[in-house]
Amino acid sequence: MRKLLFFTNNNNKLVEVNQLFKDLKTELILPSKFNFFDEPEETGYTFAENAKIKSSFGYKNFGVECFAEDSGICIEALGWKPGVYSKRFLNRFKDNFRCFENIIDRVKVTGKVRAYFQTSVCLTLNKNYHLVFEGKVKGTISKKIRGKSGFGYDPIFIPDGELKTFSQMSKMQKNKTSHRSIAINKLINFLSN
Ligand code: ITT
Repeated sequence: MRKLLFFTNNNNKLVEVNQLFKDLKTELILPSKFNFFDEPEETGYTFAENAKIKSSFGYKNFGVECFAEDSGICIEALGWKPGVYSKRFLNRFKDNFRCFENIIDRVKVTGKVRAYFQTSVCLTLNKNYHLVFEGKVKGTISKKIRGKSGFGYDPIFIPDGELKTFSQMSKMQKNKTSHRSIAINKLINFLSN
């Protein structure tokens, strides 16, 4: 069976990705299984650059084929930020609730409701061979914080064509449309061929 390192310390990402990988004859290895919690600095200006930084770091430290992903939300009312700074932006607030209230206020003031989630996955097959797979889902910022499942910005994001936020959906429902599932399914398609 093929072994592939998924270089992440984010358990929420892992749960979603595991569900997508379930029919593939590939064993996903995690750095945490080896008590490895070092992370490279995410100095890239794009999701793809950061994904490559992480997958290269994983490959360098474990010497096995490795993929990593970088993702985030881009919000029209914030000038299409925070983007690659999504995690750092959330951490600036005392809790997620305050961050979401701040975003919803900006949406009310500006009247700009659009947003999108993006994921870039980078697969590092050797030191000089990297492949990038992209996923993007467009939507709007919810007028209220809604739902309990998921993680990060899920309680305020409604994908186009849906009435629910990602947080109000089951993991399986989110995986049907999400930025992450689009990018990961492209990776799976590559690995299966
Ligand atoms: P890694 O170990 O994989 O790097 P991380 O949590 O550091 O995990 P990122 O640097 O990619 O991940 O940060 C992404 C942030 O963007 C994440 O912490 C969330 O706040 C947000 N985000 C990404 N995908 C999301 C999703 O599907 N739903 C909600 N928020 C998401």
